[in-house]
Amino acid sequence: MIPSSDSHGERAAQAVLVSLQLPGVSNAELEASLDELERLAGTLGLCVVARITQRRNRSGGAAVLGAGKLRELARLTGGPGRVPLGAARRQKGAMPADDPDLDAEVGADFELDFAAEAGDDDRDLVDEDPGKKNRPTVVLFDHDLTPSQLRNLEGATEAQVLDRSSVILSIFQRHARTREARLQVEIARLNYLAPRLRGSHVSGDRMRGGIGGKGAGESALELDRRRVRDRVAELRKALVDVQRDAEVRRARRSRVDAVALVGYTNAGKSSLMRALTGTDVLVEDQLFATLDTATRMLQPPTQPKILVSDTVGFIKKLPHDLIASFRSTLEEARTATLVLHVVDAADPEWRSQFHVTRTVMGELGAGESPSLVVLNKSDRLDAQARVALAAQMPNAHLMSAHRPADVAGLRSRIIAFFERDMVEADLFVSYSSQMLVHTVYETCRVLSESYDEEGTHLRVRAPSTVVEDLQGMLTATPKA
Ligand SMILES: Nc1nc2c(ncn2[C@@H]2O[C@H](COP(=O)(O)OP(=O)(O)OP(=O)(O)O)[C@@H](O)[C@H]2O)c(=O)[nH]1
Ligand SMILES: [Mg+2]
Repeated sequence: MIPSSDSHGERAAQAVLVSLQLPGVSNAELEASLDELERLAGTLGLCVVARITQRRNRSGGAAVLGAGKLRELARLTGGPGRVPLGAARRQKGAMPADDPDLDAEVGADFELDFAAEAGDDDRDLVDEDPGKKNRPTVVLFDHDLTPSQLRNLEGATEAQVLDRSSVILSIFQRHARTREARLQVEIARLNYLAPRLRGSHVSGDRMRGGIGGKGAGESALELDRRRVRDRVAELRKALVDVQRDAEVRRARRSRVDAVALVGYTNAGKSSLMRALTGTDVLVEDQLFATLDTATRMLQPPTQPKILVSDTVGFIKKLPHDLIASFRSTLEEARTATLVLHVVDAADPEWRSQFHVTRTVMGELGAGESPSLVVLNKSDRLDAQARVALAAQMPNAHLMSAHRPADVAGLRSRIIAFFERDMVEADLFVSYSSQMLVHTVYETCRVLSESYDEEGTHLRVRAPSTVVEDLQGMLTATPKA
């Protein structure tokens, strides 16, 4: 596991953050990205004690950092501070035994332990040396690292080294609660590890993630690859089954007005979900608190009812596989009639966060739905900032999820959005298909109802698409 503080108050493991300032990256952007990495570290229970940055033209090289910076890093963590000659063949710490029963793990309850893969042997190493007790034991890079860079850095620092993608994957793994989310995270994790298996037949590589392979050579590597492929295939099959059920639920709801809350992680989506629907979805001052989509009815109920969905948040440099694996979760956003793009307006970085969310939504094919920008956390802004924001984004909804009056205002705006597209119509339901009366009540506001010898006449108000669908269904039903 990544060492972390436990509930008994044990001291949190210390971490050092490292970032390169590549050409075109301003000081402010660099700091903001490191602030975010620090929050990600905090979510994993790590305590950040130092930051190291270096201006470089590219993130290549055997150890990413220049020789001097690498020594500076190693002075904090311990370790030789240089990439040993032939580092790729580092023999230190024989790898933990191969997982003897991978298949059992696949079939089991997906009790996955991504974080376990990188740490155990190093932690032992650190614990053995009392001189290192108070040193940082983890180094987090704000970039992605190649397997050999990772190996070299671990050799030079004698600390556990994680790149940004694996930090995010670890958080996702810890927070995934439903079977669907767990399956999605596990597939993403294996896809992340798969390319790193190439060349990982060299003994000492620790990015195998318990997939196996003792580093005995090419045949073991081949075996690893096949096992990964087989496991991904198996997980995908399980995921298809789970998603089929979700698809059925979505289809059943397809004629109902739906609002999806999307946005950068920690923007306040779940807080708004709570406030709008009166349900107790998880709200945490943490990145990626929500990984599971929840759908609830807008409260107080409307006629016809409006459904609200909470979704997984976005972040800069989100690993692509992770986005792909959460595509289905984000179906809610893609199929929603109205997307509420929630922004933490009190975060100085909100503009770039807004841009990231828009871009990823576009990539997911969910950028076309009508949307309303919700500038949340206005209670954290002073009056002057609020006025400036309102002038800058006149169509956005400036509010605080913590203020009931603001939430009521947002509710009215949601209702008004759906109302705009509503038409009045007369529907006739014959006695032979009376179950459709229930559907009419589910999807329309019924203004009046009367009966004659053939069936029920209903005067309704509903979105034009709903009326059209209902008329199609009713004419297809033979009259008694
Ligand atoms: N001051 C203030 N805090 C807010 C507001 N809305 C949410 N928060 C806080 O912001 C933090 C994150 O809120 P969540 O609702 O969990 O955010 P989220 O967008 O669902 O986050 P993820 O699920 O992690 O992506 C929590 O500590 C909330 O209490 C607001 O309007 N004002
Ligand atoms: Mg949430």
